[in-house]
Parts: sequence; C-alpha cells; structure tokens
Amino acid sequence: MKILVTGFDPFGGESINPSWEAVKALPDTIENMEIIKLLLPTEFVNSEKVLLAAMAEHAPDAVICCGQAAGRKAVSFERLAINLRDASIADNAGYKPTDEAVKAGEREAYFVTAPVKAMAEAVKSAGIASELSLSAGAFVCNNVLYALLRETFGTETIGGFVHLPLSPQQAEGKNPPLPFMEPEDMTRALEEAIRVLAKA
Ligand code: PCA
Repeated sequence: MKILVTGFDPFGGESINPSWEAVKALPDTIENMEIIKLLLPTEFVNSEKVLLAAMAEHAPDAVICCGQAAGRKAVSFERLAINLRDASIADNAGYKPTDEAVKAGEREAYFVTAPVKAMAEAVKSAGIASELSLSAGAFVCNNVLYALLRETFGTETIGGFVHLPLSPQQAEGKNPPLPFMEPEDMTRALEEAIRVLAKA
C-alpha cells in the first residue's frame, strides 16, 4: 500500500506548522506501507492543485492530510468537509474569502472515508489524547479535505484529515494560553493512526 501524508506550511505569523513537522518526522515505511510525504501551501487555490498533482503522480491507496488547529488539545480526526470558504485571516497568497463555495453548485458536504473511530482509538491506546471532530473549519484545511473527498468519491481511495494542536514553542507566551502537544507525540499519533490503515 502507498499512503500519501500531507502537512501545511506555516501561516498566520507562525514560523512553524506542527502538521508538517509531524509529517516530516514519519518513517518512510509503516508496516509495509510506503509513506509519501508532501508539503502543501496554506493557500486555498494552490493547496488543491499540489495535492491533486501528487495524487495523480503516486496513485496512493490512502491520503491523510494534516493541519494545525490552534486551540485543540487533542489529535482530532475530522469526519466531514463542507462546501464553504469563510476565512478569518488571509491565506498565504493573501486571499480571504467570505461565504464562498469551495465548488459552486456542488454537494454541501462529504464524509471522510478513513476509519476515524479506529484511528482515534489507536492513538488513545498509545497514551496520546485524541478525539473526533465534526468540523475542519472553513479555512484552507477544510478546502483541501473537500477537494480530496470530491476526488476520491466513489473510488477505493481512502481519504482523511487530522488536525493537530500547537507545538510547545508556538503556545509559549500566547495570551490567553493555548493547549499544546509535544512534537514526538504528534508524530507517534500519526504513525499509530496510519498503522490502522494496514488492517483497513
Ligand atoms: N491549518 C489551517 C490551514 C493550514 C493549517 O495547518 C486550517 O485549519 O484550515
């Protein structure tokens, strides 16, 4: 099996993005699955293009995208993507859409096809806080997840999304204080979640 795992570049004035830090640190194989790591730009338009090009190139069996979600205290497995762009800050290309569709006139939402309950359970069993989430927001992460699930709809390709807390260095000095997680734990959480796919 081939698994494409993506992380985003830093945005919103941060100098790192814990999602890419965690993805970058993954091993190249997990239980005979080849792990392909890809950095996505935190840009509405380009992130979709970069993702779809990589999917066309590698034809992965599963795609797990990861992003930063300041304020979350656990590794969050998203359950759906909605057809909405509503940004509270500009993306890295300076684009700040309000109440726009990801794809005009298309379906309102897609459910992820990754086994999120088993994945969240596996992370919890490894002693790392995990949860399920009903909204990936309306910024670039949700947009990428919508694009991924639209592309894989009706196919065998598994699609999922993991939101990660801030890393300690990002949380330091934030007022009000925000939860954080150790980078090693975030990487291990992804590894445990991906391991579930070998049995899926
Ligand atoms: N998090 C943002 C976009 C990039 C990232 O890492 C989000 O939650 O939409």
